[in-house]
Amino acid sequence: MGAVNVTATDAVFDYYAYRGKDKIFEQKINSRKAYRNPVLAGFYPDPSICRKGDTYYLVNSTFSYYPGIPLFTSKDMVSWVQTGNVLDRPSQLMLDKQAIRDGIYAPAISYNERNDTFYLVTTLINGFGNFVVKTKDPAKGWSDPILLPEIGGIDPSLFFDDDGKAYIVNCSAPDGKAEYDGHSAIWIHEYDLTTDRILGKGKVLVNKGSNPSKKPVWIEGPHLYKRDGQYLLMCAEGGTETNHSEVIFHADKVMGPYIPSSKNPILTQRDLPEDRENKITCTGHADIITDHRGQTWAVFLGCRPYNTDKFNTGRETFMLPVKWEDAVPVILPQSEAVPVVVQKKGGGKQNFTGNLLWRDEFDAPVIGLEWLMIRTPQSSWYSIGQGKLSIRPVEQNISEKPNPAFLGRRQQHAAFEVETSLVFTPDNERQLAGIACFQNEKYHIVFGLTLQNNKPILKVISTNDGVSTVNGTVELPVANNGHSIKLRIEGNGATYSFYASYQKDKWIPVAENVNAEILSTQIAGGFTGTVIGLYATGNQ
Ligand code: 6LW
Repeated sequence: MGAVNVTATDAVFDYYAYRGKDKIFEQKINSRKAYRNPVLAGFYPDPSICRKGDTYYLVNSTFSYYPGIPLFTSKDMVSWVQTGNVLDRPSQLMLDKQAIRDGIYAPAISYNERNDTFYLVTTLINGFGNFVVKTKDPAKGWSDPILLPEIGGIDPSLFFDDDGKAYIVNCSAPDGKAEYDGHSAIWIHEYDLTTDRILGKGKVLVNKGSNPSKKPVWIEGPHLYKRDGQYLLMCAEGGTETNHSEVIFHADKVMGPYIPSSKNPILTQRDLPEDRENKITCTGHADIITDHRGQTWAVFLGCRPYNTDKFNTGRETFMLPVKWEDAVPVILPQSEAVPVVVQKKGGGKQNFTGNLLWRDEFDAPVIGLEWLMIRTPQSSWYSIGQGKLSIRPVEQNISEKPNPAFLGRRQQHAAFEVETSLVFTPDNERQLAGIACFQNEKYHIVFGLTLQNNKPILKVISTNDGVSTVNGTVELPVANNGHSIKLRIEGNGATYSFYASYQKDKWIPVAENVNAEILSTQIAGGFTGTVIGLYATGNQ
């Protein structure tokens, strides 16, 4: 999306600053000897990992945000750097009618040494379903989607066998009628690497789950590995909320039969006391990798509630060393809590966790890789450069499709601060510009400058299940028109407070202790975390 000619009605932002302030990150660590969990804080769910040589690649799902599927690289699986987005052009990702909770579900990244090619398989929900993209060099971008209509369901993952054959495992409806809600199955299809086509019919490898007599639900997120001649099928089970877990099956032949391990679940937090410190919940949907030193690691999703169960930060990426017990990869012994600090030699600076300070002065000619838009941009509504970001107040507002004028960044902490400086002269009472805290179309909080009775006014508006209420307003002196005004949000778990400053460092409250539980997954539903960003609309 190219530069747009800045007009008088554009909202012009000078910077965006974000600071994390979570208690669990106050503990000092020596990053050369240990790392923090989560390794990617904020909504980075369904992690998948692969390696080529001593370089590691990690991806996450992004639903209906654009660009899609962030790509991280590192040499130590700790100091991740975002080096791209796998789906970063409309020909790869056309999100226009999808709700924010739909779009791109769990991705799986893999590297095939035999043809020196990287593959990524994923699902576009309410679109063309399962597809593959591939590349010889992730830094140079990925192919357009290769559709896989033969494969239904979600969570596809590629496996390259040592006889040169390849297979895709995924989860889908059982073969025949589902016997109960959540009854699903793991399927396998052979994949032709020369034609990128599916060969033959699919086969069920696991029906129901690790212990069918217990009617397990939502067996999903499968990955297939081979170790010492054994095929290992690892899956998530229990659903992605507090009942989440990871289970493992083994077989002598790729087509099974797959036997569940007696050590299952190899990861869960569901049996631990509710009142434990630094509570991590919902752990599961893992992928494992053996590093170039022979140590095996697991990445998986988990959540950090700020009270009993609510979190606004979505499902995050965690990492733990794996212990092999009798050829079974145990991620965490049962009834052990996920540690927030893990010993690991040779780690580096962690860029996506800890109480980080992140600031964008908009000096770069293009917008940074971390910025997210809601669905695929349909027109040019922003421009960046010379230290300014200009956003056009387009007709869409943040609850409307296809593409509101919003550029956001993941909320990565329960306690945080966001600040910006804005120059905006609204033409009419429907125009507003400022900061939006967005969970989804029906659950968000907007803080901005607009007009009321033809006077400039600051407003905080919460939308809870689609119903909007004004939490606070402050009239601005008319003389301020055309001058910059600073906006700041202080988040503290279940409440956010909103401040403004148009006189040097004098901050005035616009609305304090506003209910922010409406931005939690528990209240708003869905699979994403809160995204906080710069926003302008002509239709508030
Ligand atoms: C993901 C699947 C899941 O594809 O949710 O609840 C989907 N489990 O494994 C989106 O994260």
